Amino acid sequence: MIVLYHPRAAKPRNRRFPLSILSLAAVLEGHEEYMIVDGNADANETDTLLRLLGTEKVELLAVSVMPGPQMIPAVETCRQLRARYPGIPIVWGGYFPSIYADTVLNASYVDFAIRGQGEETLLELLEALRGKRTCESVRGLSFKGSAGSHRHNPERPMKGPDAFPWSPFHRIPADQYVRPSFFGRRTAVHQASIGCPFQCGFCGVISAYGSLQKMESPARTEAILRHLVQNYGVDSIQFYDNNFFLQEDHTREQMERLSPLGLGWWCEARIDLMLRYSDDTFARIRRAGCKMIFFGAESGSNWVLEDMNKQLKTEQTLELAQRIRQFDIIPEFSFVVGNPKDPERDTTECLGFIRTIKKINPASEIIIYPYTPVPQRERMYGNVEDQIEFPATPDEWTTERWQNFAIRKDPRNPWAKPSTLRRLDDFRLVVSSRWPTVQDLRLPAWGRGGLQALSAWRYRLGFYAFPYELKLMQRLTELRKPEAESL
Ligand code: B12
Repeated sequence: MIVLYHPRAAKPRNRRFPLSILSLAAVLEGHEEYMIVDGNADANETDTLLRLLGTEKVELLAVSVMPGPQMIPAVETCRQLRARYPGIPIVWGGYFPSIYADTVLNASYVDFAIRGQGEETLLELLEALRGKRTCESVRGLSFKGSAGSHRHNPERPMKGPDAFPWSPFHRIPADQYVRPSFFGRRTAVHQASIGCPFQCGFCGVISAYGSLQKMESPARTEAILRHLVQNYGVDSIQFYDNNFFLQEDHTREQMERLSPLGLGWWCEARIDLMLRYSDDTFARIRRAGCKMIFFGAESGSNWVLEDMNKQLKTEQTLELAQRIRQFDIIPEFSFVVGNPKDPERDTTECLGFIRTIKKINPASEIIIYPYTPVPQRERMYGNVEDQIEFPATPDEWTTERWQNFAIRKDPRNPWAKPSTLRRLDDFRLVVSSRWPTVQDLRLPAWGRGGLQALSAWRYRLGFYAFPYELKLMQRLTELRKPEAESL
């Protein structure tokens, strides 16, 4: 038996379909005996796995790991399983091993790291474990060589979603993953493409997928969503594609197919690409149920956007903020602040730019992250790796210092003064109080009104420092933080 393990990554109320593990399950379904253990749905994930490995003949434990809090149960559970069942091979796949393959192989409780798209690599690894091929012949695989060396096989060329079967939703308690959200009462998630063709210097997607995006056919997207509607009562969707809108003709067909399903939905898109779309296409997108679009605006300065290799101008962000109003779609603009060359100037300019956006389109939702480097991206701001020593083991990534880095809370970058980071945090607190996110369903009216009233004078005067009263009020109301939860 193969065990697919998705360590806990989110609070129960934010639980989503574990798409990574479901994609792997799709290629095993009907061919291999396997089980799924998802820490987001099982409060005792370690015990469940200990029991499973103790009672079944497990051939491989396959673990999906993304940087951040998911590392904590991943490390802890794998360590315990390795100690109890040292003969069972353990493979990690997902964004963490794709970005930090050497770090993964430094752990005694991991044998293999799979980089990038995992379906075929997993199947070939199984063949290698069964003696039908060598590990060296498996593209996308990293493994331990002799005398502590690490072997990294060449990349695997990426295939589009249509090359693989659908997720076997019946193999998880799918109902538990369909949650209420701003988009509907029963929200599910779907990813209708893989990868991203751009090369933004701060982004981890390139390490996993190169610079390429492959789209699912609109007919298949429609069929999967129809299945979710008919079998699980889904009425809304969050699309996890890095760019849901890549080509206008594809979008138009997709909208035609989505419209009859009557879903409310959210997706991510690029500002420059959408500006090229006609008004008619925008109107069709809205009619098909789109309520909100997440855009990487990233910066309020063109010199920073150039450094990031974002291929975008601030003027385009303002144009989009203005244009999208007439279509009744809420834009969610995300920013990455703190260019190492001049973090103070970058921060000042970005705060001013966000104020301009809010003037143009007050409904805009704002997400702000301090710049958190990804290794081997020397195109971004010169070679930041010289200035940051990344952890050498997964264990170190579970410490408070590196968790704060991974969740982009406090990256402790050597070039950024703590006072700059504090200014950014204070501003974020004031803006998110002045306009509490519409995505917070549990926020009572008194909480919303209170936050707005308390923050109005601060925003008007541009006085963001020492916002203790807002911090307290946000804690009291448990205000939702989209920067941590809505990805
Ligand atoms: C969904 C999602 C989440 C969800 C998690 C959902 C869940 N199921 O619990 C939530 C909202 C919780 C989340 C949170 C965060 N996320 Co997130 N998230 C995503 C998102 C949008 C989609 C991931 C996904 O499901 N893709 C669909 C599946 C099919 O693709 P996949 O995961 O790549 O899986 C394939 C391969 O990686 C591989 N594979 C994966 N696992 C395994 C395992 C094995 C054994 C094998 C063989 C192969 C394999 O095979 C799969 C099929 O080909 C991505 C962006 C994106 N579009 O990819 C960001 C992304 C992964 N997240 C990211 C980040 C940074 C975070 C946060 C740290 C952000 C924050 N500020 O808090 C948090 C922390 C996560 C945590 N708690 O540990 C980054 C990671 C890269 C980086 N820079 O570090 C991404 C890439 C976003 C970005 N562009 O920066 N996230």
